[in-house]
Amino acid sequence: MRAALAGVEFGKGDFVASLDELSLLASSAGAVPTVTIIDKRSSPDASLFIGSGKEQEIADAVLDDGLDIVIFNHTLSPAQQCNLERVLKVRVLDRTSLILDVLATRAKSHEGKVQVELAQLQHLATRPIRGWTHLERQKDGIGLRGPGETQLETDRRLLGDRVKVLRARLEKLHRQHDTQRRARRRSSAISISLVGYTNAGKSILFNALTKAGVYAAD
Ligand SMILES: Nc1nc2c(ncn2[C@@H]2O[C@H](COP(=O)(O)OP(=O)(O)O)[C@@H](O)[C@H]2O)c(=O)[nH]1
Ligand SMILES: [Mg+2]
Repeated sequence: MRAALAGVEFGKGDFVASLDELSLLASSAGAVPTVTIIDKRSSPDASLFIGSGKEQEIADAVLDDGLDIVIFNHTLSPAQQCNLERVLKVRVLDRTSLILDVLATRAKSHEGKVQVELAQLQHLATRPIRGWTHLERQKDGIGLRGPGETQLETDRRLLGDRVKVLRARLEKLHRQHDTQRRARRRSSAISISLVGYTNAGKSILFNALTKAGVYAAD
């Protein structure tokens, strides 16, 4: 799956590092970043986020390089995403959806899976779901994977129902974890938490301490 990366430099923050990270995230999701298109603006364009000249550059790249997807290094409004998909005629993903996709393909624990599905649905709930039907043939695409994908065909009421079910499930899991924690405390077992941003090295440290052999990778 060949991807264009699109970023707008607003002149603050570490733009290059953030684009590098986007490229790594895209690769983690199974895409091949082929073209990077950068715009410089003081504020996002209301309807396309990126300037119309740059939008045309992306459109040309999509045709010339046979790209399947365009990934923005920003959070797009539902309208911007819809407008971009209409003019580019390929799927447009924002940074949040990309990150959720990576999390969906990596989540192992029951609680992790429920949390990712909930986050995907909450992000989807702000999107024009019906507007995606023209792209639904690209079923196995990035951003459509994970439990959230089945929601594409359903309406918002069902989406709301599913969010309620997931919230209830998480609450139940939290109660179970409370019970387990109390049991551990009674048995006076020592428990340690490793906390850190993605890629901080938690899993490497965990494996070094416990020989557990959990998944650890860049
Ligand atoms: N240079 C360096 N790399 C590390 C260190 N700890 C972890 N890494 C690398 O950082 C990446 C992410 O590690 P991982 O334990 O999976 O991070 P996690 O997301 O916090 O679980 C892997 O490629 C590791 O090899 C460290 O102390 N030094
Ligand atoms: Mg880890």
